[in-house]
Amino acid sequence: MILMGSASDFKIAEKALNILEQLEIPYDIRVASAHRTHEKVKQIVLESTLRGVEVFIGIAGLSAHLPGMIAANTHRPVVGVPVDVKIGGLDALFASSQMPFPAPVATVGIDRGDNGALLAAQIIGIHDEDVRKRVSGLRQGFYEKVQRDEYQLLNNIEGNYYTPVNIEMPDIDKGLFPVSSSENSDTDTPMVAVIPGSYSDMKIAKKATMFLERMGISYDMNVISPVRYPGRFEEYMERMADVKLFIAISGLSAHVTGAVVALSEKPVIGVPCPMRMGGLDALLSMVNMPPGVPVGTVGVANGGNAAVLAAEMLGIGDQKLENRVKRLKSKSSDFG
Ligand code: C2R
Repeated sequence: MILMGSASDFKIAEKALNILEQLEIPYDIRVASAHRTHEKVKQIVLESTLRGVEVFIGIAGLSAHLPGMIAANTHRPVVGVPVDVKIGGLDALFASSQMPFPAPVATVGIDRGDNGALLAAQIIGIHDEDVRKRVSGLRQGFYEKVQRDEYQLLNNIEGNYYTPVNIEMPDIDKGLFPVSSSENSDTDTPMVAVIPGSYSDMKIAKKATMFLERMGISYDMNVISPVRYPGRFEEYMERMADVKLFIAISGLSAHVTGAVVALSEKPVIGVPCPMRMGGLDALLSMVNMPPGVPVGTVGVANGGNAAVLAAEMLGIGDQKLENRVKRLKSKSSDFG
């Protein structure tokens, strides 16, 4: 269910519709504003949740309270798409991402309706293999487009000193992502892989794992930076090929989330850490991903919301977990 704060957001919503059409995912779209039509938003969210809508997408500019208000009224995952109306969309980005516990909004880049829909598809793909396969196909399409664009561009370079090196390209028919090398049974595979980029991110990572524990969600955790230890990072991604989703936690230029999403088609939740500039550098570098590789970013240092979001995503196909998330969201004081 897609909600736009105003019909003027349709240009951005259209990007989402195009992706959902390509992925053959049924959707509905409405205009409803948290500020102007408060009751309408609430009614759409409550009724849609009861009817079994799996993911919400809230698209809004300015002080974008719409996605947050959706998150306040459902235990289903909410994806937020901030729209650039003023100040480059930063107002909407902050309003969408900086949600208090336990009402996370998986915020994607400014104006990135396409990534909002793709993230929603990845979430649905956790329990729907057909959707997962179609998401894979779409990612492959992005890969092939880069190849075509490069070929065209390079064909037009006419410099005298242009000396192209012949490089053998990887065979993408084998797939873009690491496949599991282990023979673990389903029960041995954790549901979530938590990846802090450094030990200095541990305090925030522990908030996430504490709530995963409380909700009975199995996880693995490994501190590993793709910039400092690229080889080890790839090995770890291979070992984690069968998890259902990733939580990546990182400060500064926050390459961890980008590296994870490059190597996986599963949903990636990003938690920016406040090492410098109050975490603004990490938030912007995590959230503003190019089309095709979404990172659902939660608020700076909000490990707890990353875990709630993970539980909401996993709860779509798991009644017991769904009930735990419902309880948590209606009695958040128990979880402090
Ligand atoms: P108008 O063009 O209708 O004046 O709207 C809309 O999403 C839009 O981007 C201008 C911008 O205001 C936003 N808006 C919100 C909310 N309602 C409308 N952020 C809300 O409820 O959060």
